[in-house]
Parts: sequence; C-alpha cells; structure tokens
Amino acid sequence: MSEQKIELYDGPAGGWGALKSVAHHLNEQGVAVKGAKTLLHANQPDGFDCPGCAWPDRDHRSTFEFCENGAKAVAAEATARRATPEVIAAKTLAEWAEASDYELEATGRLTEPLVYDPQTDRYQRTSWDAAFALIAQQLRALPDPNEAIFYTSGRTSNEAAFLYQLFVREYGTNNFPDCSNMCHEPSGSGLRPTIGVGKGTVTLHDFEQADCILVFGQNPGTNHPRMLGELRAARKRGAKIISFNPLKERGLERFADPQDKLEMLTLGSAPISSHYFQLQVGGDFALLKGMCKRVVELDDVALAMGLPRVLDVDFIAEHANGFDSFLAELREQSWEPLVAASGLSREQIEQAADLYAGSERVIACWGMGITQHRHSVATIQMIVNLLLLRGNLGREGAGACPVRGHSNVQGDRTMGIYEKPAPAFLDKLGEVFGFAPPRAHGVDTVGAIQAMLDGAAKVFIAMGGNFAAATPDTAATWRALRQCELTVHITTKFNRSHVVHGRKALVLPVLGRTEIDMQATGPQGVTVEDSMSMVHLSAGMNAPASEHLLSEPMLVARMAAATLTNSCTPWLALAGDYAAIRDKIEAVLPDFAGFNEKIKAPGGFRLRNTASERAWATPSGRAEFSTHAMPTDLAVERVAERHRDVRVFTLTTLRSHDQYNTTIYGHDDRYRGVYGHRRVVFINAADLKDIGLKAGDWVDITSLYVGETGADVEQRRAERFLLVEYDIPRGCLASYYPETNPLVPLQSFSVTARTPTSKSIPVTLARHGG
Ligand SMILES: Nc1nc2c(c(=O)[nH]1)N[C@H]1C(S)=C(S)[C@@H](COP(=O)(O)OP(=O)(O)OC[C@H]3O[C@@H](n4cnc5c(=O)[nH]c(N)nc54)[C@H](O)[C@@H]3O)O[C@H]1N2
Ligand SMILES: Nc1nc2c(c(=O)[nH]1)N[C@H]1C(S)=C(S)[C@@H](COP(=O)(O)OP(=O)(O)OC[C@H]3O[C@@H](n4cnc5c(=O)[nH]c(N)nc54)[C@H](O)[C@@H]3O)O[C@H]1N2
Ligand SMILES: [Mo]
Repeated sequence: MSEQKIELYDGPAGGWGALKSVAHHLNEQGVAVKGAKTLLHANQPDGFDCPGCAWPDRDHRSTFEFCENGAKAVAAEATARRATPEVIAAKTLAEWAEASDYELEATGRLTEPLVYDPQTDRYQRTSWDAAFALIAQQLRALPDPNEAIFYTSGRTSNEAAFLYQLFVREYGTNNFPDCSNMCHEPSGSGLRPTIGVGKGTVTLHDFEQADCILVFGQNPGTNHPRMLGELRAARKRGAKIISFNPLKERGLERFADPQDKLEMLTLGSAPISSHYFQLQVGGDFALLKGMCKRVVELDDVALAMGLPRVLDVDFIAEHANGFDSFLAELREQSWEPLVAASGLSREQIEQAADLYAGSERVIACWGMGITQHRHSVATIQMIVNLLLLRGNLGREGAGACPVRGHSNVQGDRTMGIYEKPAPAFLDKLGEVFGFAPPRAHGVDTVGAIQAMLDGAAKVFIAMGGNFAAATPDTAATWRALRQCELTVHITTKFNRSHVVHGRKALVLPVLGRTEIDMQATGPQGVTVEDSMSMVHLSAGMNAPASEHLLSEPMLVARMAAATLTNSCTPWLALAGDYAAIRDKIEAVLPDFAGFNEKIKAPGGFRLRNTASERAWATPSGRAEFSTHAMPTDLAVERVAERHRDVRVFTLTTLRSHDQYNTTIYGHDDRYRGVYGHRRVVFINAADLKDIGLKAGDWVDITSLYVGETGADVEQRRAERFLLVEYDIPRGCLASYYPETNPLVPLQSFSVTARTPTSKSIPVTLARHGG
C-alpha cells in the first residue's frame, strides 16, 4: 500500500500522473511488456473492446488512445498472477473471509474449476464435467424453475448473453437480475415511455456539433476518462460545459490530454467545465424543474416583447404530447421549495437555465449521481422535459446521453438479459428455437435478494460480477446467499461472492476479452454494444491464462446441454462457431439484419435508434412531457423528523480512482487527494466544526431507515472511517463503495426502476468506538 496521506491535488486530470500510474500498475501485475503490448490492441479494428467502460471509441481509430483506467482494467486481466487450485485451497473459506477485496483480487487469474468441500471448508479442484453435472442435477431437482436465479454483470458479450438468456428461458424462468438494476435502470425506465427508446440518442458526431454539454452526476475523469477528450475538444471549440455535482471533481475542472504531445511536454492542461454548480446531493430534480420553469419564464418575456421564442414551439406542436399539463403544473410550482431542495440559489438555477436557453445544440449527459436515488426516474424525465422544451432531441449536436458503466451492459439488455422481457421478443425467441418461453416477469436484483432470504429461491448462478459486494444491505445479501442450496460463479478472478457461498458452491473460470478464444471452427470474436448503440467485434490476442479455461459461450452451452436434455437447440454447435450465434440473434432481433456482414466494417455499425430520427415509439406516437410534483416524503426528512436530537446527513457512495466497481486496484484516489486509504468520509469544513470533530478523526457511520409508513425503523452500521475535509455542500457526505454497502437499506430503492438508493443514504456520524 502507498504511504497514507491526505493531500490536496491541484494538478489536472490525466497528464504524466496518468502515464506514471499505468506504468506502476503494469509492473505490479508483472506484465510490463506483455501489458503494454496488449494495450496497443485495445479498441483497435482487429483488437479487443476495452473492458474499462462503455464510452464509445472514436472510429475505432488506428492510433492507440491512451486511457489510464482502461489500462488498469486491461492490466488486471492480463496479470501474470495465477489463482491456481493450490493457491485457493491453501486457506479455508473462514480464513479467506478475513482477506480484503484487494487481497482476493490480487490472487490473480483463476485457472481451473473449483468446488466447495464442506469437510475441509475449502475450494478444491474439480472437472468441468463434474461441475456441469452438479448444476444440472440441482436445477433439475427444483420443483419450480423460478427457484433459480441467473445474475449477469455487464461485461458479458452479446453472444454469451444471448445463449445465456436462451438457456435460462428454455429452463423456464425470467429471473434475470443484472448490474443494470443497480445502475442505469432508471434511465431505461425514464426514457422508454417518454421518447420510445430506453437508450441514449447521441453519437460522438453529436459531441462534435454541440455548443453546450450538461454533465449531471458523473465523474468522467475517473470513470470514463476518454470522455474527457470529447469534453476538452468541445470546450476548445467554445462550447459550454456545465457540470452539476455536489463534489468538486478534478477531472471536471482541468485535464491534460496524454494524446496531446505538446501539452504533455509543456505540462499544459485545458479547462473542462465552463460552469460548475455544486448542488445538494439529490438536488437534481428540483434544479431541473427550476431550469424548466426559468426557460418558460424567458419564453413569456420573449413573447411579450415580440422577440424570437425561447421554446421550440414548432417542435412541441409537431412532436410532443402532454405539454399543456406540464406547463400548467410548472406555473403552479413556487420557487422556494426548488431552491431549498436543490441547494442552489434561485440566481444559480436561473443562470444554468439561461446558459441552456442561450445554446442552440445541447447534449445532456448523466451518470450514477442521477440514477441511484429514490426519485431518479422523475429526475431523468425532467432532463427529457428540459431537452424537449427547445427541441434538443433527434437533431444534430443535441440529445440525451446516459453514460453507461460496464462495457457491454447496454448490449446485454438488447440480447434479452431482462427480468421483464417484451412479449414480442419472447414470441420471436419461442418461434426461432421451438419452445414456449416463460411469460411471468422474473426478479430483479433487490427481488432476488428478497427471494433468497424468503427461501423462495435456492440456486444462484452468476455470469460475472460480484453480487455479494455490489448489492445493497450487505448483511442481508450475505444471509441470502448463504441460504442457497447452490451458488455458481462464472468468473475470471476470485472475489467476495465466492467467499460468501451457498451450501454447495462452484467457481468456474473463463477466458477474458484480451485472450484468444479458439473453438472448433477456429479463433472467435465476440460483439459488444457501447453507450451510443455502436455494435462492433472484439477479439483477444493473448494466450489464455490457463489451458483449462472455457469461453463464456462454451460454458453456457455445456451447462445448457447438461441441464436441458429435451432441448432442440444445437448448443455445442452454436458455441463452436459464434457466427452461427449471430445468425440466431439476427433471426430474433430484426435490428441485427445482416449482423455477420455488418461487423466486418471497422468500428461496426449503429443500431437503429428511433428517437434520434424523431420517430417516437411511444403509445401516442409522440415524445411525452412528464409532469412530476416535487417529491415530498423524502427518506432523509422522515429520519430527521424521528431523530431530532442528532445531525442527519445525506451520504452519497461513489468510486475512487483506483477501483473498478468492487475490484480494488489500489488505495489511492489521486484526484481527490487521498493516498493509502479507502475508508474515508468526505465532509464540509463547517459541518466538521458543527459536530465537534476534525479532519483526521475516525468515525463510525450509522444509517437510519424509516419506512414510508413510519413503521419499519432500522439501523445499520459501518465502522472506522477517516474524516476528510472536502469541497462538498453542507449536510452532504461522500464515501466509497463497496465499503459503504452495509449502509444501503434493501427496501430503499427508486420508484418503478427499483435501483438501490446508494447515492442518498440518511446517516449520522459518531467518533469511532465512542
Ligand atoms: N475506472 C472506473 N471506471 C468505471 C467504473 C469504475 O468503478 N472504475 N465503473 C463503471 C460503472 S459500472 C459505472 S455505472 C460508471 C459510473 O460512473 P459515474 O456515474 O461517474 O459513478 P460514481 O463514481 O458513482 O459517481 C458519480 C458522480 O456523481 C456525483 N454525485 C453523487 N451524488 C450526486 C447527486 O445527488 N447529484 C449529482 N448531480 N451528482 C452526484 C459524485 O460526486 C460523482 O462525481 O463508471 C464505469 N467506469
Ligand atoms: N453503494 C453502491 N453500490 C453500487 C454502486 C454504487 O455507486 N454505490 N454502483 C452499482 C453499479 S453502477 C454497478 S454496475 C454494480 C456492479 O456490480 P457487478 O457488475 O456485479 O460488479 P463488478 O465489481 O463490476 O464485478 C467484478 C467481477 O467481475 C468478474 N469479471 C471480470 N471480468 C470478467 C469477465 O470477462 N467474465 C466474467 N465471467 N467475469 C468477469 C470478476 O470476478 C470481478 O471480480 O454495483 C452497484 N453497486
Ligand atoms: Mo454501473
């Protein structure tokens, strides 16, 4: 671990610091040369898709695009370390339970299938045949297929995801919780009914044309570093970049582009945000509604003075629905509650709206700061309202841009990893594969935890991810997993979810993206879909980490062949030739017409996005304005009401610069000035004074929950966090995930989308041990 210190970082994001950090991580993984060579194939026409994030690649350029955190993800996969059966069996699971997430990850790549041996409390080597026989036996023994749960994390390729959902539906359930349920679920839920597609509408071309880019609740310097290149280019062109974030994030302030030789040599850097609004955690809905209100007020003035209209009245008349009721409710809305809830002054909200109204082509981007709240769907629909007011949808340089996380999380949904599949999709799937898909909706992530807790689900199978660490309410989730008859993890690395296991347990190692995938018909490529609906090929070029690894499609095929003895699907033949899987995808999903041909083009192809053509696939055939009153009954208010004697804060949980979700690469968060620590709480200086503590003190965090009816009152605790003074509004705290997941109540999730509210947890602080 690096030296522990808290020290203000005032350099730019990127720059030489980023290059140094990559060299360090490649060395640490023991792959200085192999890793560097591997990186040269990232996002290349004939290379692999970077497993770092879902931000698109600029034309899959032929020159290597440097990205610090993409490089860390690649180095983690290409590591020289091996978690052989001997390494894993060297400790009992009780002993592994004491290891940190960092230590579990550091064991390296898993090399052989492992089965849990209750006699010795260890994972032991097993054979693939034995592993599939155990899965088949357990699944077939269940009286109801809905007693099995099939989780997916968003790194899974289209081909693997398609086979996986087919297997699970032939088996008989729609129990498909996925990481999206904790991530951009509200974006899909908010966008589908309003613009007819549950995805973003823009492309990188639009980023080149926009004259204003709004960034809500996103930290691209850490989580989508290549996005900074687009923001920087836009800023240099004179576009406004407006950030809405409670925390001052270095990457949203200044960036030194490692692509820019002159800038690197002169230690120069470029500003990113032209304007920065530090709103309250959870203040976005009020801010956005205020911005809409101001735009309407500006239009009133323009109309009165005979000036050009501020609203795009032609667009609204031709394309939109529900404008009159939206307008009427907006006029009723008074300013005070908007100001109070946003944490910004009325002048600031008006300024943000004036900047928006003064721009011709506006893109709105958002991330987890928007989605992981109780009222996230309404907030996203308020973003849509704001865009609709000035026709900023479906034209060049404008649109909605939910910035997805995992590199294929969007594609997995397209492939049918969804607990609430559309009937038309199921019809087609059944027709193409000759079976009757189950129709009842399955469980999502929160529902899966609940089902396991209730004993309604007994087998848990995970295609990637780290369910035990990523989900809310750690104590409840662990109880849920431990109650299972069987837990199965398909994975590249050893992680927490393998340590928190069912009565029987399997850990099944697979190939990673960077590796050659050799099947009966030769080396295979897979496809992925990025955040802007671009679908393209990905093929690895490193030798597999072990000769025993299966590819994800082959693993699914063998699991299916073992389990579904009456299936008409030629499982092994499909997994022997991924082009044949793509033919089946095309047969089920019309948007993939000519799939195998289209992916031959470098950079692939874009899936049709009706909203970006101003074709609205909504019931009314129009884009919908959504009317939402200010939410009144907020969890933090209920808690403050009941606990009048203590100071209640709103805690938001986020990512450090040295992690990929639950994978901890290191203990530094360079841009926030944290070194050698992960258990920190960022707090405003005045709040520190108020509670009689100082930076450097250690505290315990208690999460308080009061249910909607006021009846269910619960407390959760996480201990020993270091207080760090930070530029964050009063009343708000920030800390890292997954360490804070024990604090997220299982029953607290977003309305309709059911995303855990991990960005707004009511908490109190107390001196550690005090
Ligand atoms: N290196 C790296 N890259 C990643 C990941 C990773 O862990 N590491 N994770 C991937 C995944 S799965 C995802 S989903 C994305 C996540 O990428 P982001 O969406 O950037 O995720 P977070 O780090 O959770 O934080 C989001 C930002 O929201 C701000 N925020 C917190 N609360 C609020 C609020 O109430 N309102 C507003 N406006 N802002 C708020 C925080 O200060 C922070 O800057 O990144 C992906 N890329
Ligand atoms: N409190 C709080 N909780 C959160 C969030 C938050 O902001 N705050 N964010 C949420 C979000 S946005 C997300 S997306 C989820 C993430 O939830 P998950 O997707 O479940 O978690 P990850 O940490 O991304 O999963 C990492 C694991 O994936 C496996 N893996 C890596 N590569 C591969 C591969 O190629 N194949 C296979 N089969 N396995 C692989 C490795 O075992 C690795 O340990 O967490 C959510 N949880
Ligand atoms: Mo995510």
